[in-house]
Amino acid sequence: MQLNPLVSMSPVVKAALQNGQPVVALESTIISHGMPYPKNVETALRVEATVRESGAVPATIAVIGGQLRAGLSEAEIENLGKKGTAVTKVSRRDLPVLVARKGDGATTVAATMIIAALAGIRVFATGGIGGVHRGAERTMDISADLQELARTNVAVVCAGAKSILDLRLTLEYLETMGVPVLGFQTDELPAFYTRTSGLPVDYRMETASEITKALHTKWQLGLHGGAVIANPIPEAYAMPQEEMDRVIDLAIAEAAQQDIVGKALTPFLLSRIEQLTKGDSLEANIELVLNNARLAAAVSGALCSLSG
Ligand code: PSU
Ligand code: MN
Repeated sequence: MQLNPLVSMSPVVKAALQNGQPVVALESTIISHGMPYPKNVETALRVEATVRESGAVPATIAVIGGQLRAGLSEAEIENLGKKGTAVTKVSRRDLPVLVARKGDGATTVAATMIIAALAGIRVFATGGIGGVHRGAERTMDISADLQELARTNVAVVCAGAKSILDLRLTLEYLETMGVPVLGFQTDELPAFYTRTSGLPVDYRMETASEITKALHTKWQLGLHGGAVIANPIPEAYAMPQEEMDRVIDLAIAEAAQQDIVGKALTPFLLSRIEQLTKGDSLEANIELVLNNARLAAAVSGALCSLSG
């Protein structure tokens, strides 16, 4: 395999890719903007350990000193977590500027997909993807993650999306953009903290191997773009639906009152939800990311066997 010189890979990630071994990409916005310090760092390291225990090599992705990096040291993860929102949140539109300025950036799902694809990594695990925000018919706030899923060949394992978003419109958008939404052992799109949303996935998949065959076929057919692999939070960690609905509605109302818009909106909502549930939602968040890391490792492993 030809390695891309634009991406600077850790020796372990580089060796795994060269040898055709499974690699799972992990994002860094979740570290800097998605969880409080020090739980964010602790979680990022636990997610990496879980990927390893599940038989794949973790590649946490970020921009550091203007370099597109796949595979960070513990010290680099600690630094991203400690600096938190002082680190620039980097999506597709931000990437060229951060690289040109030789800056540091925490990559969103979209930017992580771009760097993963450049590196040759096809599977990515996170918590939740961005989507169409409630009220998007007025604000036009639609995450760049959805466009990226339409164009970049990386499968994203997530627990669906938070109902801070309009999940129905998010599914409509994904359909329009030709992005398959595959439910892992579920008929419904999970809503991050809860296992159900009342909205159907496109296809239910029972095994990692079934998911892998669909992905492999998609890319063999030259159908560009990724897929959403929706993996519900384990039952034991799911949050009560009514409580989450109440808290999310409150957080959205506060954001509107304080006129919080653009790239600041999602991080604001995430931190308010965590405060309003007194940390319970953070525990759920951590467990669902670990669960996604395990499935992503299995999919990545099966993809490596299929691709030979
Ligand atoms: N949703 C979460 N946790 C997160 C994010 C979203 O439940 O950490 C982060 C991801 O990095 C995602 C980004 O790509 O927020 C989306 O931001 P925006 O809505 O501004 O596109
Ligand atoms: Mn947005």
